[in-house]
Amino acid sequence: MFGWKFFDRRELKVAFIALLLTISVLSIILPRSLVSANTGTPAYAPNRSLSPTDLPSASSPADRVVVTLITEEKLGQLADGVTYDFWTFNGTVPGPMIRLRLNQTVEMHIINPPNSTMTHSIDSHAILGTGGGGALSQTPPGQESIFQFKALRVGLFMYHCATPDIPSHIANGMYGLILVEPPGGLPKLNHEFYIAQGEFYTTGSFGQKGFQGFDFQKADAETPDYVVFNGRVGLMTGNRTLQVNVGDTVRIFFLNAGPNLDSSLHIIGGMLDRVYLEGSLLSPPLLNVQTTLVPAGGSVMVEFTAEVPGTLTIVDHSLFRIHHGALGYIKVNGPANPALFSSIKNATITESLNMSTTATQAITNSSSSASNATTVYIVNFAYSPADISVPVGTTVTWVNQDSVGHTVTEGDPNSPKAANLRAFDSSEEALTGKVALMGPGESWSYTFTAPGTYEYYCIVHPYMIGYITVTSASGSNATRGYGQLTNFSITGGRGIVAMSAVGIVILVGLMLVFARPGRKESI
Ligand SMILES: [Cu+2]
Repeated sequence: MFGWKFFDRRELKVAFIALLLTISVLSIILPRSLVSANTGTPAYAPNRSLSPTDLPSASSPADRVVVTLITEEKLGQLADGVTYDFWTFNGTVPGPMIRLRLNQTVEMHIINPPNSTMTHSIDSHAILGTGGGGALSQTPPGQESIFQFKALRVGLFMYHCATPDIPSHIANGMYGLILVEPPGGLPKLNHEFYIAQGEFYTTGSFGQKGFQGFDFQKADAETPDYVVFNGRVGLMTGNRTLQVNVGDTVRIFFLNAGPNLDSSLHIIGGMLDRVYLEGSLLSPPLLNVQTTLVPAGGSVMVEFTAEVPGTLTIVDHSLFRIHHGALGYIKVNGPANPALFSSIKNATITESLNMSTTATQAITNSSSSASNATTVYIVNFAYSPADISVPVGTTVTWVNQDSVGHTVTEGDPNSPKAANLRAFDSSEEALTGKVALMGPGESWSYTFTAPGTYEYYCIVHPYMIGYITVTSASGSNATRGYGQLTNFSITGGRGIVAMSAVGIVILVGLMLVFARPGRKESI
């Protein structure tokens, strides 16, 4: 009441307009900042899987080493079109392999970023000491713990988070391997791969698209939806298949992180020449083993020589787990060797018996609705999904989520077609004589009018390969990519739309306020 006397009506009106202007501008601008603040992550889910080839070479024999593990909670892909909030060491599943030598002292740093939702820690089976380090390393968000231990035993050992509820932290991806080599190191082989089997328990069933939460009841009942290698369905299939040559020696460091199931590690078409049972590297290996049992919380080191060209299939021989994602391939490249392996007489096969379709097919089948539009994302130098089937007439849109340019170019990169013979080509090389790249964030679409299977690749990264199968039958299945992902990533989307609407309404109101004096003057 007191204050009103200091303003005449004209000043009040100006103040009122200024207030409305401020609110309207804020309510239009603010939602944009909410989008970036809420998601914190890009509108797509990066691949959190550690590549099986991503492992350190033998460590130096220095007495003391420093290891830093950052306990990051991160959105990532559990399968094509399926996203999950992983809890990780250093942002990947599994966490990095820590490669030590006997009697080294390790200064272990556990850093828990401020944006974590909970405390994390480490317990390693390599560590002799209370809780394997668990008690010394409990680290709340925004803090760091440092402790030291001495690597007193040679072997291949699991590490995992040891913060209650411990099995939940393991089930969300917090595990990896510590290799303690003998003082002279392990003999050098041609290839080393680092593979961790783990279960995921999701709110939706296997293959259900979109964001999936952690289902504690399923975990407690030991009924996983996903049993996968390195935290993702299809990590070692398609264009991610591991590659070796005939005659190469191969070593696999294998962790069964569980947390619940034992693994019956088997390589279809191959042989485990040497099995260092349960990660015991000083015991003599078992020779010529078909399948080795790896307990939850255990490991094994296997070695073999690739003898016969072809494809080796890595499975848990509890084979229905193929349907839950436990499937990987090693391609053995080399000229055919009929003396070792060849057909003498083929039976006539009338039905399609493609083993490789198991896991991916289950996913494809789960999205039953037909669609006339579908999206393929380009993420981490790969088309995702890399292999889709769509009915004729479908418009496929490729969205480049990478930080570099790519193309979508029909053909086989090993024998590329002339530009004017390609069925489709985002680079438009045939028109311009130059290769135009789809830049980061850009997209490109093509409508498929002729049935058939089309292979395509990226001109500048020819190891990126994708397939589109266009079916003539209407109503056939279409893989829907990340269609539902946007529902998740823009959290509070309705609120944002509502706030923007409020801003627009107020702006319109303002225009009316300004318009009225104008009308008066015109009279
Ligand atoms: Cu944890």
